Amino acid sequence: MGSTSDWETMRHAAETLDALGVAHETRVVSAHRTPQRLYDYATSAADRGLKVIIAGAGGAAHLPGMAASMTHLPVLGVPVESKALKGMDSLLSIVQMPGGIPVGTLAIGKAGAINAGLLAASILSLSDPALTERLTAWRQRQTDSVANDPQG
Ligand code: RP5
Repeated sequence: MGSTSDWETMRHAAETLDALGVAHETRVVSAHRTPQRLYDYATSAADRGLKVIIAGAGGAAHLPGMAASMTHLPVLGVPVESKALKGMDSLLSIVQMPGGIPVGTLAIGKAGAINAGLLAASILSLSDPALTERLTAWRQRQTDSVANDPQG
């Protein structure tokens, strides 16, 4: 994520991965304030064994696109809700990538962070049958938790 201030949103991605038993790391990497850290992180990610990168940032959110420009790994972008523009700036700066450098862009805020975790797990499950089972069970529990009647 681009800043420690993004953690309140991005923790939902981490918690989703925890719930699914997916190993992960969490790092603050700012495209603007720590560009060398971003370069080092993105260019070494595949060699370090990472499989998917979830990049959350807000405002002029260059982190996901810049990360995607430096690795062939799938990059999932989470637009963090900004104070000034409620995350519309984040969304538009992440989603509108030029052809050739894809970023899989999720929804603004908590929902996007949760879904980034789920989508990363879904990608990883393609080559991990045990994770497929855990993901399927997670989805079933969610389905089972939906009430028929809003008044119980
Ligand atoms: C972005 O600027 C970060 O991703 C964050 O969402 C936003 C504000 O950062 P702080 O000023 O709170 O550190 O780079």
